Amino acid sequence: MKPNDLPGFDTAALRAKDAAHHLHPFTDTQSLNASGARVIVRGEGVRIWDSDGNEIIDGMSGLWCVNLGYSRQDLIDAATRQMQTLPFYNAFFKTTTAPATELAALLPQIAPPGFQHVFFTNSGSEGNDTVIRLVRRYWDLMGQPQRKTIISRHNAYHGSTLGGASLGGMGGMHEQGDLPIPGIVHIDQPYQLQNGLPGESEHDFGLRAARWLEDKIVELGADKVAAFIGEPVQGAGGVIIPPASYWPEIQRICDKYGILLVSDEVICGFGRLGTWFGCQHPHIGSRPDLITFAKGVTSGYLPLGGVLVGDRIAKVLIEQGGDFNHGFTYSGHPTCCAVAIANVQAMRAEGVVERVAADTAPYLAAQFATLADHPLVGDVQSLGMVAGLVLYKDKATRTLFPAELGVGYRCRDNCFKNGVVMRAVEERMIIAPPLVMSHDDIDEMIRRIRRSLDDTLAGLRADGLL
Ligand code: PXG
Repeated sequence: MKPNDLPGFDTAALRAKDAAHHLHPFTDTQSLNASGARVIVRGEGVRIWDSDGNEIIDGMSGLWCVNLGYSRQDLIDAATRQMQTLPFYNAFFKTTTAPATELAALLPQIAPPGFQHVFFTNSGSEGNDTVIRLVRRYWDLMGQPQRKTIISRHNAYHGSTLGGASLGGMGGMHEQGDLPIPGIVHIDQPYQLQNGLPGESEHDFGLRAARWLEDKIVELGADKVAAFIGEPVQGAGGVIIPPASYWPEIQRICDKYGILLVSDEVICGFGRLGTWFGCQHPHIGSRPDLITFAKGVTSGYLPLGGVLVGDRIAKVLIEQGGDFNHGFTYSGHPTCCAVAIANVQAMRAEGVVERVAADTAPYLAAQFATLADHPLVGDVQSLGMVAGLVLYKDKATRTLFPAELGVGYRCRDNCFKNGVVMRAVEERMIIAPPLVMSHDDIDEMIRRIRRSLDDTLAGLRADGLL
């Protein structure tokens, strides 16, 4: 069946309804309505189809989540079986369901050592809100209630709830919501293009960037600081891969001042970097106390998130804490947990994480690196199955295009036209493709990206902008 043959499917009518009723996330509704939303109707493997019948390679895994690709019968069956048996029951009031408990027992098997407990949420944002609650509760129980402040980074993304957006370092989000909430402060990100000094080595920059954390701790007073939170690799911020010297130095500083380290693995978890969790990658190598996860835990088939709680915190919370007054109706939703179990089992049975590390990620890195010869492209980088490049007006002098030109958006639109999804983040173009890409898929994706870069260059020249 071709997508357009779906019974009763009328793209124009759907677009009109969408324009009339649907407020999209992070979207200028008026300008979207002028063009009409792209309607995605089907997915299979690493590809999606829109309602005009266009086949598109999904270089963003849905939204950093469809790690095993679309149309997996085992995940569909797991959801169906659970829905037929018990679609929902809660985990409050001294009850549980088998999928919630089995998943809670399964996750410590793939987590770094020292994680035996998990708190379930529905999303990464709720996971990070849970982090705030856990961190504050921990220090209260430790008799240090003045340790309230959580340090995060500018251009971090930690979600869109009041807590998540406050932890995040997105100015555009803070401006619209009177954020951050009290008790959250930000340091600069380890992005050398923005924050590096002339002639500074990557290694030295990584150390200097990590020491902004120490400066902030000293400025605030170490006894006031509760935790530091960071993504191993910043995702929505533009695939900012820190220098290898960065995370070990962050770890040293957290240890020195006894502050908790939170690894937000909503993107980097579940194999994205070629390790189960990003903190385990040799380039990162941190030892967090809390790990936020979501997205890839179900390959995005159903919403699920949570926090892996390290033994240091779990012991205090359980032995001294009494009631932890926090939770969501759907914490440990059995159908979502059943899909997560099937997802982790499939990843294990098929050796997905090992294959990413040994084969797929190195192949992606090599092919993505070939784009460096393109006149627009510089700073090509990847780690595991995330990759990014910078669009330069003049790469010899490292001159960027003026932001108001929206060159990234031009490039992204060309990508869609040429059958590949890429994300534009200011000067950066990024991908995070499904972990199950074959070499042929990667080759075809890179061909389409190159074509899109060529079209972007031609368009800029035609418009007299280059
Ligand atoms: N932490 C990280 C590191 C994330 O990437 C969240 C938390 C929040 O998760 P939920 O499930 O509440 O969305 C995220 C989400 C983008 C984009 O444009 C990225 C995310 C969400 C929406 C858009 O790249 N990441």
